[in-house]
Amino acid sequence: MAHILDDISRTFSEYLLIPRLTTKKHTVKNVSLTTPVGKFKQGNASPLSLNIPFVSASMQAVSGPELAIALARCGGLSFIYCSQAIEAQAAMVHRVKSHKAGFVPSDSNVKPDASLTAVIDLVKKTGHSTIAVTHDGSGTGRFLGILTDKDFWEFEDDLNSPVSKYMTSKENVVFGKEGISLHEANLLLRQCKKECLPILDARGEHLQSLVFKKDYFDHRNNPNELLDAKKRMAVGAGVNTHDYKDRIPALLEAGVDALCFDSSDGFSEYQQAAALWARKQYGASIIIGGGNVVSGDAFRYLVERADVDFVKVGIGGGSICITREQKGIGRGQASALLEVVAERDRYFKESGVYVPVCSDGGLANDTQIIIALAMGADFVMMGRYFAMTNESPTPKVSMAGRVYKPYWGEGSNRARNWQRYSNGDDAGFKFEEGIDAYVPIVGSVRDALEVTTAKLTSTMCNSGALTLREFAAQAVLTRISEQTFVEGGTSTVVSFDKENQETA
Ligand code: MZP
Repeated sequence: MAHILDDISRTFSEYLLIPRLTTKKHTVKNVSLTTPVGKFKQGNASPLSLNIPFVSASMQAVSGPELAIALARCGGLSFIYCSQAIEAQAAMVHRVKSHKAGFVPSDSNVKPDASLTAVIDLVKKTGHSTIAVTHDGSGTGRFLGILTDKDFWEFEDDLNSPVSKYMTSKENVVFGKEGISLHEANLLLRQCKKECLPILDARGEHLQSLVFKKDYFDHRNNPNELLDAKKRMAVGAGVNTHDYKDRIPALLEAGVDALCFDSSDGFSEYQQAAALWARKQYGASIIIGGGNVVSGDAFRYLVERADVDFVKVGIGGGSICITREQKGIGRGQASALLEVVAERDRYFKESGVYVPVCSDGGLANDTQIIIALAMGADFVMMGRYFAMTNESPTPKVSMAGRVYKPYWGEGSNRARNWQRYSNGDDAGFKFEEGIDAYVPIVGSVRDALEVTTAKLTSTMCNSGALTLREFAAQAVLTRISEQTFVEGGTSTVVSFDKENQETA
């Protein structure tokens, strides 16, 4: 007879945190959000730690190179999606790793005979006010000069004139050459009191990149950047249990920092075989996450029998996921997380090895992110949250007066990532487990994370915690009734703002 668990499957919105003593040392400034990704022995450090506990989902509509760079700059990690050709995924990883902080490829370029009108159009399109002039109008053409919005007056000068008449030509431009370090480039900018330094090839002819003064300040303002030992941006990548023998070597060759299985159900011999293969090939030098699971025994299996470095929790909770409806499997995310975290802590006590746990999917707002971390997740993986940012790889779409971005599940007909749902057999795509939808735009990754981390650090202070480990160790949570939920909202007052928003 089927075994029925005594507990009800619960989710994050059913819980609230009870404040603990806040002492004078519990200030937001003193809080550290550093958290481990790779397993480690008691007393040792994790081989990879995040500076904020957020990673982006391995999904087509979420984790491309632009998002990966933006998230790494804030201290988190992206897992570049694996539902694409191996070469394409490795190229994305390579793009992140070769993104030289401070050296930007020149995106706005013109030929010397272009008119000022063409320049004004380009500035409107790109938003860049520094335009490189090259012989062929490309970002790597022979460098001829620089034009900025200070070089001409839109309403005074003849806009049909060629750029060559107004630009600062090469002989009067201070430039650097290939091989210059960022430190030297910034020094040159400072000494010459310039805003932008073109970097040319070793012969001093072709344009390679630009270094901006404003990026220096930006970098100083990003103390959380997640970098590897060579000071390159950190990036992760998803893998599957089908083509891993080709995909994993290609991703490692491209410089990936962490891998994770992208599977809707990771409690399988297929995942064990793939993880053990990777471990045999590369030993402890790689970080590979297993999952997804929703039970303590599945966590144990992946840790003890598949030797994974972290475990991802969550089946059926994703905002675009219909697995529970389609197949009747899954578990409320809070119940799943609490059981896996308890097993992680038991395993740590027995073995002295700490295996980080990631709560993946279904986080509908900042409060739920906070509850997941309070329940013991070391970090959270999110799809919808990052799909809503400027840096996700999808185009903006305007509908009914608002701007959206498309967001679709990996199990949707659009993504057709059948490898995520089929473990061993090459079954192909038979039915959908995800939907194809839209999400409103919220702005940049930085802006979104700034608000979320502000709420998280504030709650940690309320809970008397300065680290995420302390937060989870001393969190006291209460289950809430429907009426408590109503009481927590603003139902007994009339909010005109809210009403206006709803009818707008
Ligand atoms: P969310 O942050 O949008 O709620 O959920 C993102 C997570 O949903 C992903 O990290 C992945 O685990 C899961 N996912 C991705 N595609 C599907 C699907 O098509 C899915 N069903 O469930």
